[in-house]
Amino acid sequence: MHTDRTDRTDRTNRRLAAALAVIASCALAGSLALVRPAGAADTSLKQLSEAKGKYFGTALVQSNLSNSALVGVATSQFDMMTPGNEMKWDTTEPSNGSFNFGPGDTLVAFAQAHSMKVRGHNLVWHSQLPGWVSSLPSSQVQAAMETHITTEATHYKGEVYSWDVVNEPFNEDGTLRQDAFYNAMGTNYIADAIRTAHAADPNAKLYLNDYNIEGENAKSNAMYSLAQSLLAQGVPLGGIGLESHFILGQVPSTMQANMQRFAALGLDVAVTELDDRIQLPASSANLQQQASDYSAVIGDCLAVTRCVGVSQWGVGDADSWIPGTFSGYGAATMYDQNYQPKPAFNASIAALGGSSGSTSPSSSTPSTPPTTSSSSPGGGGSAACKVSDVVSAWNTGLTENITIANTGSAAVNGWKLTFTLASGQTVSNSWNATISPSSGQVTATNMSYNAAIAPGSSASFGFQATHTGNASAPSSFSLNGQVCTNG
Ligand code: 9MR
Repeated sequence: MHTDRTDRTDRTNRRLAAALAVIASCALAGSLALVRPAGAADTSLKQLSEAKGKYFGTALVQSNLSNSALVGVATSQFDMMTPGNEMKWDTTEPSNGSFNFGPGDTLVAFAQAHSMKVRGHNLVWHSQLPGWVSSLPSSQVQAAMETHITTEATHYKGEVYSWDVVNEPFNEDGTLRQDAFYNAMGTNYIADAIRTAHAADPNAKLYLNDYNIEGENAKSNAMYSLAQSLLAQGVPLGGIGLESHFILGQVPSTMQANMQRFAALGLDVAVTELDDRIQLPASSANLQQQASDYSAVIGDCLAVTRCVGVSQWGVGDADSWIPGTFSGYGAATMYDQNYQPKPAFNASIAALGGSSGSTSPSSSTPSTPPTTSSSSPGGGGSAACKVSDVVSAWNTGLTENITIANTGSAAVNGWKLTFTLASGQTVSNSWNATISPSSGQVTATNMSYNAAIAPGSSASFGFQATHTGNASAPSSFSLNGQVCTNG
């Protein structure tokens, strides 16, 4: 009894400490949530997914939490979080019987603070497995595995939506990997692991997760047979995770049918670690292909009722694992090195049924009197701002990223950038600024976190818009009433 209470108190204290550790990032994201850009509320990945009864997730590691640009995107777009490394055995039980849930607790507290659910990842895996497990005599592996699963799944009981109980169990030819668990227990280690996790947290969905099982092939056939066999034995398997680490242009055409056959067994399926790597440097044709790839994956998931959601592995190209593992490859996510959305983001929004604009009621396109940029204060002819813009367009839409450089000698504290959109363009979504109205001459207003632009510094923001054939960049930029140079 006393021990139970002490454990609970310790756990509460740890959670409080973890929650305090994320307060800074909460404050940032809180301000983002309150000052939501016009149109963003109904065009985020998560809101569109939720409207379809699904989620859209990302993977985070602890160090990501201090990156404000990353956190801004993570909290505004995603409603599911998978810890990238912090729940793996090498972190949680680095030596036999010595548990460390601090890093995982920090991420869980962050997720809870931002209304994200958590995919627990993972309990049993041949990789990131501390040496002491592989060195155990075979006769002791089962007890070590069960203790590990019970302790970790109990610690996170009620706090994870699902667990990847066994990760990557198969070789490419569909045979089981001969890792410490298989060598000690044979095929039965998988059933034992799932049963042990279920006893600890009966409400978590229990997954087997693997890569290269997205299409129909020897490996996914083996996963299918295993799933059938586990279900026939009454093992509480709940879902199959398709990691989906794709190479550009290689999303299998059989992905939907493959997901459907698992669903037909009564299992959930999830795209758990989506990315789509490109040989660098990525051309704009490559980025368009990546957009189609993302669209195809999301379309496949939407077509399968039991596909519960899609998670990308990481938030943006800057935090992706790809360049570090596949030399010469990168650009694998929906966001670029500066956390600006790429064509794959727009394609994902579209695949989820996001309007590429035109949702604003007519009352929100008022005849705002044009801001006459009458000769401005203190001007004397030399502009104190320089605007550069990059447009990325496809047949009916575009994204535009704009950078405002303060070329003057005075600090800017709070800014409004007016500019004129090409005719036929309508803003549907914006980031790092609010934009109003949605067409014609518009004004972009700073967010609380990028209001100040020191002399020599710059601020960036962007938007997504629909167009009717004219994808030209905007023109006539004025910052706080003062005309800017452009280029
Ligand atoms: O993203 C993880 C990376 O930081 C680690 O270095 C790597 C070590 O294996 O694991 C990465 O995540 C993997 C995930 O846990 C399982 N599927 C493959 C992922 C990419 O390697």
